[in-house]
Amino acid sequence: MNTDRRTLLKLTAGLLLSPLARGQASFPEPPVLKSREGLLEVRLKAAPTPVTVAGREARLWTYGGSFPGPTLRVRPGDAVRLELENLLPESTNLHWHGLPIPPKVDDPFLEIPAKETWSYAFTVPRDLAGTFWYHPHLHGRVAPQLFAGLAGAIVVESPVDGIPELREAEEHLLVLKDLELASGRPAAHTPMDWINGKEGNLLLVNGASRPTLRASKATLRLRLLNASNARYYRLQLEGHPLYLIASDGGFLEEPYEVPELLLAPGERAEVLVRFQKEGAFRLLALPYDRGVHMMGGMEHMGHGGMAMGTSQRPQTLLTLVAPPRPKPLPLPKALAKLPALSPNQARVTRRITFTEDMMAGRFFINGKTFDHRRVDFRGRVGDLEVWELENQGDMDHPFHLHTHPFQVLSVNGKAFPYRALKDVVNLKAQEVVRLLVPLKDLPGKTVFHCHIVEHEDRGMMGVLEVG
Ligand SMILES: [Cu+2]
Repeated sequence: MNTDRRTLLKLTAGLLLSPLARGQASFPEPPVLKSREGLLEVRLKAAPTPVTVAGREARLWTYGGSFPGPTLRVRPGDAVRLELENLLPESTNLHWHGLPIPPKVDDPFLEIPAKETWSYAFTVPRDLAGTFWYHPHLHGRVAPQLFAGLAGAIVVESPVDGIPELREAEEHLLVLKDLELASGRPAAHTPMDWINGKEGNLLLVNGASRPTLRASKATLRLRLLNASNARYYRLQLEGHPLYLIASDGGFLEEPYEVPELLLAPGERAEVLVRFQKEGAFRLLALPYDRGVHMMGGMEHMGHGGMAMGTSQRPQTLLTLVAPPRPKPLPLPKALAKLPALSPNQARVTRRITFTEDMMAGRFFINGKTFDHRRVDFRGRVGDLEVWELENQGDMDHPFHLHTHPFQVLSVNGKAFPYRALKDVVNLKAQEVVRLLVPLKDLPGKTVFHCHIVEHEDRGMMGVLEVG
C-alpha cells in the first residue's frame, strides 16, 4: 500500500468516526474511498470474506472486505483507476451502474477469470452528479454474485451540493439489500428463486438490521440505493412526506414531494427529510405486490413453508430520531436544469416487449433470450429515440439501460410527473412505458435488461450497438 492510500484510509476512518465523536450511537455506513486532487486510485478485491451481518457471523462475497462494498466518492472530471482483483472461485466482472462512460470500459461482455486482475480506467463525465453503484454483470452469474454481497455505491459530488439548503443538510447513504443466510453463507437459489427473483428474510440497511440513525440536524439528505436482487421497497417515513431531489441519473429540477416512494431493484433516489417535531420515526417498507408466482396455489396455503417476500405487513427498515427542537432548512428552489426533449424530435421509435415462460423458467425481450453475438438494436450517436416498453407478463420487470440515461415520457399514456434522468424504470404487469433516449457520444455495444437479476441471467436482456 502506498503512503497516499494509507493516508486516505486514515482520513476515511476519521470521517467514519466523527459521528461517534459527537456522542451519537453509530449508524453504520460503508467505508468511503474519496478521490484526491482529481484522482481515485483503488485496488479492490472481490473475495469471500467473514463479516458480521445483522449481528451474526457470515461468510459473504465482498468488495474490499466490507458489506456493502466501499463507497467510491468522486467529482465530475475526476480520473478513476480501479483494479479489480478477482479472488472469487469463479469469473466475474464489474458494471458501473448508471455512469455514462464508454462501453469498452463498462463492458458486460468482459469475463475476469478467478485469480486474475482487471484494470478499469475512465474519467467521470463533466456534467454528472448523483448516486450510482457498482456490481457484477457476468451473464448467468449476476444473481448469485449480487445476492452473495457484491455491491457498492458510487457518489458523484456536484456544485449543486454547495447550495445552502443542501450543504447544511446531514447526508447519509442507505444501501437497501436483503439477504438470507444458510449455515452462515448466502442461501443458494432454489428453482423458484430463478423464476421470482430471490428475496431474503433479512432486510438490511448498510448491512445492519433495523439500525437507528440519530440525526444531529433537522434536515437529512438520504441517498437511497436498492441493491437487492428482486425486492422492491415501497418506502414511507412515519409522519413525514419525502422530498425527492434526485433520481437515478442525478438532480430533478426542483424537489418533488411524495407520501411514499417505490424503489425497484437497481433504482436510486435522493430524498430530503424535514423534521418538524422531536421523536423517533420508522422508515417502513410497505407491502408491495410485484406479481410473484407461487407454484401449485401456494398463496392459498395460509402458512406455507416458503417465505415469498411480498410481505402483507409493513416492515421496519430503520428508525430515524429527530434532534431536539428541530427547525428544518427551507427546501431548495432550483436544483438542476434538464434538457426539454420532445418525441417529435425522435428519429427512431423502438418497441420492446417483456414476456415470460414460467414452466421453462425463461424470460424474453421481443420474444428472444439474450445472445451476446446478436445485436438487437443499432442506433446512431446523437439521435433521440423513443422506446416504447410493454410488459406482457404477469410480474413486474424493472427495465435498465446501460450507458445512455433516459427520461420517462409516460406510463400507460399518463405523462410522467417530473423531469428526471433515469436508468431504471419499473413496469408493472401489462404496463406500457414510453422513454426518450438521447444516445450519447459513447459508441459501442451495450445492453438493456430486466434488473430482477435472475430474469437477466435467464435471458431477459438485449444488445444495443451505437455507432
Ligand atoms: Cu424481470
